[in-house]
Amino acid sequence: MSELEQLVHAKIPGPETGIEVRHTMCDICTPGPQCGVDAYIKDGVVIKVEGTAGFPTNNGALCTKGAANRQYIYRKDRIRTPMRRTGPRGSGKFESISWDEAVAAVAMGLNGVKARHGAEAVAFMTGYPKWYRPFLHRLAYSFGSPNYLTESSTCHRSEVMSWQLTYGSEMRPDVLGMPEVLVGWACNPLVSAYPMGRNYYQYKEKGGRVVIIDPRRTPTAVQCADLYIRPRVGTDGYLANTVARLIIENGWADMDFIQKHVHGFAAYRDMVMGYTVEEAVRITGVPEGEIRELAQLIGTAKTAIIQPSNGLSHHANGLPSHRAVICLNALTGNVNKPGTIVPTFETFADMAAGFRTREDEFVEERFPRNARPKIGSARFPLWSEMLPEAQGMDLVRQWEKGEPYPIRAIYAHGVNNRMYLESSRLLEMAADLDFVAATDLFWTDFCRYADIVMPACTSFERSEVKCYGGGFVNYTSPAIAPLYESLDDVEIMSRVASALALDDPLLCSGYDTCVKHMFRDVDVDLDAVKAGGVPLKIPCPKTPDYFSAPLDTPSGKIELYSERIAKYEHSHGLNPLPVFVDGYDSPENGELPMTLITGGRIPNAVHSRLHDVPWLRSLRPDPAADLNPEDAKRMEIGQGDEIYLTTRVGRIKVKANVSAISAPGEVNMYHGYSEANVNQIIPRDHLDPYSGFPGFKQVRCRVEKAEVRK
Ligand SMILES: Nc1nc2c(c(=O)[nH]1)N[C@H]1C(S)=C(S)[C@@H](COP(=O)(O)OP(=O)(O)OC[C@H]3O[C@@H](n4cnc5c(=O)[nH]c(N)nc54)[C@H](O)[C@@H]3O)O[C@H]1N2
Ligand SMILES: Nc1nc2c(c(=O)[nH]1)N[C@H]1C(S)=C(S)[C@@H](COP(=O)(O)OP(=O)(O)OC[C@H]3O[C@@H](n4cnc5c(=O)[nH]c(N)nc54)[C@H](O)[C@@H]3O)O[C@H]1N2
Ligand SMILES: [Mo]
Repeated sequence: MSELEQLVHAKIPGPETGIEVRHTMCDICTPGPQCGVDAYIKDGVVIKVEGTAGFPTNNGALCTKGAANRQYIYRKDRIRTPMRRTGPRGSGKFESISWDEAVAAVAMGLNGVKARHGAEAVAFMTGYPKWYRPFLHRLAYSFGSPNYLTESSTCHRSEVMSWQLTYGSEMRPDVLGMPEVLVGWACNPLVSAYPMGRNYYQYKEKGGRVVIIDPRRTPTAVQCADLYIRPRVGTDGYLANTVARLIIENGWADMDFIQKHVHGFAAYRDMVMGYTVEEAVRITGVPEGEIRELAQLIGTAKTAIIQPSNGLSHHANGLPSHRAVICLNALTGNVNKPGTIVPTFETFADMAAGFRTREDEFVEERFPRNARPKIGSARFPLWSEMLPEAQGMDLVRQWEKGEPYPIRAIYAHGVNNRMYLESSRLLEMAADLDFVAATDLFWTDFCRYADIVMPACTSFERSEVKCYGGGFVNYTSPAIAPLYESLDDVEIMSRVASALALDDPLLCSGYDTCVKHMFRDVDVDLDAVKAGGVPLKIPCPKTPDYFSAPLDTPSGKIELYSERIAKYEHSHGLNPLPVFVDGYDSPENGELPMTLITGGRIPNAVHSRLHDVPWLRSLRPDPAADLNPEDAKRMEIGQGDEIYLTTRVGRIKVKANVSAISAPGEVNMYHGYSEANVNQIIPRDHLDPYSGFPGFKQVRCRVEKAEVRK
């Protein structure tokens, strides 16, 4: 090898090798980290990735998923050109067309449905991608449809609702403020949220005390917990209310705080007095000693954090359970002080950075005031009142029934039907509609049902403004040109908006103009940030103290008894108090004796996106369900055996992973696999009546061996 060949082989940047390093960003996972990436480029191709040194979230590091960015970007099933369907829906028969033809066909399809059925008959949908949300939202509104619906119908918004109902604001845990005890209630940040995971480590290193409450023995439970409590899945509401009773009975409640800042204490106290330790042991399976220890730890600590997660709200009893847990912070006065929960608010594109933009106004100023009510309004009125979004879990029902009005078209970016319960029903819906447009990176099942398919590009191929905690603003530039004929999503939306002839010049003006419009009050020069290529820290204005004005709840106080929920007590049976209710999808059933938990996070997957990335797939080659060794032994199931998971609506075949991560009687399956899609077997009526959220994590099921090995 010549010296030059050696340098190229070693991927050394420089003029002689023609290798250049450009800053970009990984958007494979949750918006929180979205780490800085240094992309090594040769001849327009990414040949290597590294974490960007000094970047606020990752400071040079990359996780398993981020390190596989090259294989993600260059996945073989990237959509290459705009396509028009030529065969029946689902057949996969398409022809390549130009962008002009695609955009014109989309405009004709959508405007046709609008003329026949009204603008509301078009649902504007997105899955997990967040970066283009305000643009899609505004597009829906400018078109005249209130039916903007997103993956928020299943993700984190139920948690936010619960915080807002109770505290008037979303709250975050100030872990590095060093509470005396940190209760991670359904928290597994070592896998699901690395920055929070780092905080847990730092807290432990400084002598902090961690309690983890999780039915699954997670890496966080194993590595961080001083006390690990394992309730039966979905029973947290009972556990939390029993802990509340013990705290009150032992005189550990912070009565001064309650008198000053809490609404509904008497009703709450009367409610929790109905919860007994004996019943708690029976229902939750947690030993009495642990329940009492938990109450004492929370009740007697000078400062404590009780931190919930989405693991609590992905249940049919999710919102009341989540509320039962977070009420413990207020009961003990652990609010708005260092080492407790403190208020937070979103800055831009789902990120809290400590300053405000005009993102909400950008969307709301186009709200179609005369439109018929959005999807889910009648069934989930609390959700509908609190969120400027339709509840996507009611979409298929409304299409089926045509009530209160028909849904006849979908305009989708990043929608994967595997997010939806009984997922194939969404494909059947798509097959029946008058028009479907789908934009994605990859050929998904959903794309195969669309009339027009459009190729989007990844974060490496586009420019994007992104904010980070601590007042950071970044504005990336493309590290490589968009692959094939792909375009970034917002460019596609701007072209569609123009073709639809909407009276919205701002939206049609494109990403950069719109973002600057939303950031017009923020003291930052976005062009300078873009030229710098790395995040810039800007000063954050001081926000008023949380208690300096009435809180944003009907009573102006922290509401243990929620006046907002009370409005729907009689019409929808919602309880203003955080009572425990059963979270199963059906009454006890001898034929389905086990409980299916789904969607725990694993380090090598994000929903449906990474199961087809070879490096990441190699870490967990087969869809496999975690089965406790006792259960496996009883059913004579060995490691790697094929098993069926059966619920009342279907079954899937997976491999058995015999592991103590699952408790006896509970089987855990990860979601997002095409060949073993667990959401196909979760009943689509298994929803939380408060939020509309799916009961992903508590479904009756049966486990049986698929075949006997000869
Ligand atoms: N059983 C079970 N199911 C769950 C969960 C669970 O815990 N259990 N969790 C739920 C949660 S919290 C969430 S957030 C949802 C997520 O569910 P989904 O929204 O389905 O998430 P993804 O599969 O990540 O992404 C959806 C689509 O976006 C595409 N995509 C990625 N980037 C881009 C882009 O830049 N532009 C465009 N146009 N498309 C892009 C991907 O290729 C994919 O097809 O799943 C939910 N589903
Ligand atoms: N690697 C990876 N990271 C991710 C994602 C991913 O797909 N892959 N997805 C991202 C997204 S979109 C989201 S919304 C977040 C979600 O991340 P989190 O908010 O952390 O939620 P989960 O990981 O779904 O659940 C957390 C824990 O709750 C536990 N749990 C489930 N049911 C119960 C219960 O009834 N009681 C108790 N006490 N615990 C319970 C689960 O076992 C799990 O360990 O993760 C994000 N991070
Ligand atoms: Mo999510």
